[in-house]
Amino acid sequence: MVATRTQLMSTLEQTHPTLVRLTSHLSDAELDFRPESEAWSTREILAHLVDDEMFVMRTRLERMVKEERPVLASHDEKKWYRQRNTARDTVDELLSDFAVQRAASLGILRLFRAEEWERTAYHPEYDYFTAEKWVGYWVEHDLTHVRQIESNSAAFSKKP
Ligand code: NI
Repeated sequence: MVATRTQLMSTLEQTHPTLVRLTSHLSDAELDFRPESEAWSTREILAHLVDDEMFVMRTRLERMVKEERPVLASHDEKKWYRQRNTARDTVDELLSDFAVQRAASLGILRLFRAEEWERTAYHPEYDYFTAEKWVGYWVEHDLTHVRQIESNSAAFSKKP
């Protein structure tokens, strides 16, 4: 089933409350727990969601609206990880930063008319795609990281 635009936006609206439910009560030990040595901790996943919202997800959307078929740069997550700003890394700061950033993204999407949903961009990994398709990726990205947080918590609770 292809999600409607309203469904896509309502999934994006649910992510912040879901993250609050899953992470706001966690101890630092659980927030920093890694199920495997290379895996991201829940704190790092939250930081990634905040940064992606500001610098990848919404930035790409804004470029699609304002530029004619912009060529979007690839985002290097390993590089992000090495250089990431950890200055606002408490769970309360991360959740409140995410709330602000997500509200700004939704503010833009709520103003979209049919023509904005159909704007296009080019990306070396995804080829040409529309703003609607991009919001579909965005929703998938949210859901992937929510599942990753749930699986970190499950692994933490089973740990000896
Ligand atoms: Ni990601």
